Amino acid sequence: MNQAIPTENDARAEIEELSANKESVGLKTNWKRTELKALYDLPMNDLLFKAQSIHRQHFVPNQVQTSTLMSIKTGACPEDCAYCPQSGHHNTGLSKEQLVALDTVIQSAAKAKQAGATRFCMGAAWRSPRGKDFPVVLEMVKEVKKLGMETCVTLGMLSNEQAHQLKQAGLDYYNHNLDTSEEYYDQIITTRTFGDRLETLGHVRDAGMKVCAGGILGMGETLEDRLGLLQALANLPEHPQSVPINQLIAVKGTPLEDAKAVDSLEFIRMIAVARIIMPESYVRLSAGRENMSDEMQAMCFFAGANSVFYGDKLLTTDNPDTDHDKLLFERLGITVEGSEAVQQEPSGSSNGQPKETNKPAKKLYHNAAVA
Ligand code: SAM
Ligand code: DTB
Ligand code: SF4
Repeated sequence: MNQAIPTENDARAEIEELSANKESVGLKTNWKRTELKALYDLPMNDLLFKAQSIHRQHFVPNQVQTSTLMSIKTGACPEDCAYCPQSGHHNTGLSKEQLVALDTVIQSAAKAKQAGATRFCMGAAWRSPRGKDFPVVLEMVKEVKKLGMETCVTLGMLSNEQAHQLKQAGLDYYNHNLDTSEEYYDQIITTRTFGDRLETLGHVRDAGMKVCAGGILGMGETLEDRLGLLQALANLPEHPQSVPINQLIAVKGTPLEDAKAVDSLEFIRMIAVARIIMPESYVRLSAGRENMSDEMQAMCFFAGANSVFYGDKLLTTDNPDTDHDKLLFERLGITVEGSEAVQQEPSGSSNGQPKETNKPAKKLYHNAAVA
């Protein structure tokens, strides 16, 4: 962090340059590790200022996207992911469940929509979808889509054909995380390779669906590994449209149950670097919010996170309850994407000044005054 401290004029000049070169910044897919490290090592205020400035060129400020998760097939997974409570290799005391019924999914999605979520994300503890289960998942996608929600599934590895079938069913996003750096990957998972993950992401992209790919911090990885994860995501042929950054939930019975928690400032720095290097991607403050203070979450939003999982549960573990999230958004003056109130456009899409638009937006909360 031995750098000359930029003056206010330097910062202004930099923003102007970034605004003028929006395209060239947005499309970069050849990030070097040293470039990421230089960003990461900036003085915190400079890093946050840069991330927030870039954020405002591409996204509506003070707005988050909300997805609700549902586990549609739980536990007994043949994969050995060291972080995962659903792996059949670990004894976490989780009750296993076969694929849930279509009606149950429709009801849960309708409830999530009612609560304010715009995307419904269905997760299955599979290495890959097989046999008679896959056509049922296709039905689930079609039915959730009919409710007027965006759809996302995460089912493990996909063949090219399965990716096309999901696209055909109307799937918007496929979630498939790289989880960590290529170098650290075999310390965390031995039943598949980093290359397998890239292959599935290629099938998803080729089928024309949006890619949701991110990773987990706090699995004993080094800073180099964390930067390696972000580098791998940013250097995919296209930036993933959605980048979930999870903080490990250290579940008892998994090999990572005693993993050391990530330092909050280091986590926030990673969010800021993700925002800077993938300026047009939604960066999701994903698993682990239950263990983050409101202040830390506020810093993550300032650093460029603009998406969360919304709902009391993730797949098998707890998420902050919806009342807490509503209050947090209210205290931060954050609105939820896809709702009804008048919203602002990103400054980069106009003359540099945020401007009013009729984009639908609704607050998830009552408009009570907050002292
Ligand atoms: N089986 C599919 C797969 O692995 O792609 C889909 C479900 S899997 C649970 C989805 C993602 O959840 C994983 O890739 C991982 O990033 C995240 N995840 C799982 N357990 C976690 C934990 N304990 N803490 C944080 N993230 C976790
Ligand atoms: C993602 O990156 N995180 C979500 C979602 N994509 C599928 C899953 C988090 C799971 C946390 C552990 C659990 O609840 O089982
Ligand atoms: Fe199975 Fe996915 Fe969990 Fe790995 S992360 S054990 S593949 S459910």
